Amino acid sequence: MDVESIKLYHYPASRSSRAKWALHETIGDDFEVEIVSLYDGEQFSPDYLAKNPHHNVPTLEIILTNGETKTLLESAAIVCFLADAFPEKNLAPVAHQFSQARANYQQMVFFAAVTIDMMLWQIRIHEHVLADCEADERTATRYRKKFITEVEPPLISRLKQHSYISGNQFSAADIIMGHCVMWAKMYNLCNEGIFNKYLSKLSKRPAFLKAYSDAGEFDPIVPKESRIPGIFNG
Ligand SMILES: N[C@@H](CCC(=O)N[C@@H](CS)C(=O)NCC(=O)O)C(=O)O
Repeated sequence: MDVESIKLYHYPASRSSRAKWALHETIGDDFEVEIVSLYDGEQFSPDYLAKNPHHNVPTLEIILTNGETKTLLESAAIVCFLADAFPEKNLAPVAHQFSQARANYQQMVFFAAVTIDMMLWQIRIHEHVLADCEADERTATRYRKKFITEVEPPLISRLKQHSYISGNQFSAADIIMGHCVMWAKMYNLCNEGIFNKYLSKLSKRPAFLKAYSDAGEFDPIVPKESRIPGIFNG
C-alpha cells in the first residue's frame, strides 16, 4: 500500500489525541490535522457524517497513491493499527500463539478503551455534556464510586510492579491508558501520587508533547447552548 498522505480529524485533548500521539510515535509529523469543532456541531455536517457516521473524532484518512482512501474509526483501533504497522517502533508485543506479553498488553488496551473509557464517559456526559433534562447526577456518582473502588486499585498495583501499564516497556497501551488517566484527573480521580509519576514519565516523550500541544484549548464543560437533547453525546 503506497501512501500519498494521511489526515487526522481531531479535537484538542479529546480521544483523537490518542491517535495523534500514536501518529507522532510512528510516522513523526508527516500528517495533516483538521480540527472538527465539536461544540459547534461540525461533526453533524453531511460531509463529516459521510466519513464518520458516529459523528465523533478521531477519523483517520489514509490516501493512497492510486487515489483510494482508507478510513479508520475508533481511537483504540487506530492506535493498535499503527503500533502493529510499525513493529520497529516497539509499541506492541508481537502477536504469536500464547504470548503472555501480547495478552497482557491487549488486556490493558481493552481495559482502558472499553471499561475505563465507558465509566469516564458516563461521568463526563452526566456532569458536563448532556442537557439538564437528560443529565442524571446519580449515574455520575455511581461511576465515580465504581472507578475509585474497581479501577484505581488494579492500576496502582500494576504501576507499583512495573514502569508502564503492561510491563517495563512503553507500549501503545500506555497511549490509551495515559489519556484515560489524564481524563480521570480532570474529573478529580486518579489522585494517588503514583499516577502523577506515571504521567510525568509519559509526558517526557516528544510524541506526547506534540500530541497534547493544543490541550490548553480544551474546555471540559460544553456550553449550555451546545447541549442539544438527543444528539451530542460526548
Ligand atoms: N469510542 C470512540 C469514541 C469517540 C468519541 O466519542 N469522541 C468524542 C470526543 S472525545 C466526540 O467526537 N464526540 C462528539 C459526538 O459524540 O458528537 C473512540 O474512542 O474513538
